[in-house]
Amino acid sequence: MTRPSRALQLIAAPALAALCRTAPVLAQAKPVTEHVQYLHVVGQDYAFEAPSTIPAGIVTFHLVNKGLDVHQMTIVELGVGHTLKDFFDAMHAKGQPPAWTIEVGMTPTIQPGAEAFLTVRLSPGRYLLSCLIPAKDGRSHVEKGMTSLLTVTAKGAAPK
Ligand SMILES: [Cu+2]
Repeated sequence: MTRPSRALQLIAAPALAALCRTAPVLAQAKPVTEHVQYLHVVGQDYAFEAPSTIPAGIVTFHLVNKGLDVHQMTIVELGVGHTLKDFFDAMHAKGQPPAWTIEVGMTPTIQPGAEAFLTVRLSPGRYLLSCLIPAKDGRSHVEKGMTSLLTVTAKGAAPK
């Protein structure tokens, strides 16, 4: 085996050092292969038009406000053992989702005609898409009907 010349070592050393600095970053970069579901949701005064069942995974919600009022969308998971009625009773009493719901994410409040995006990972379970904005009468848009139940099934499971 021949040893590299001193001149080659001098040239190669900076390049090797640069490679070493960037190598860990390159090693971590992996192609993204996970599928992201796209869900179109329309907000009206006062209702959501949204799918009722989707498989688990990463979901990008695309909310479009087609109403005349401002709207937003908050996603909460219904705790085990709680019903939709429990949720509505709590919203009516306090105007906020009860403590036993798990907030998954929320869009900003958007004006009529505007859109918002929200990407979350959803595990199998029951979720509510709700607009928590209070109307002029003090009641939230949820209480006016602006909520939609979303059932997330295990991957590969047939929608019920
Ligand atoms: Cu609203």
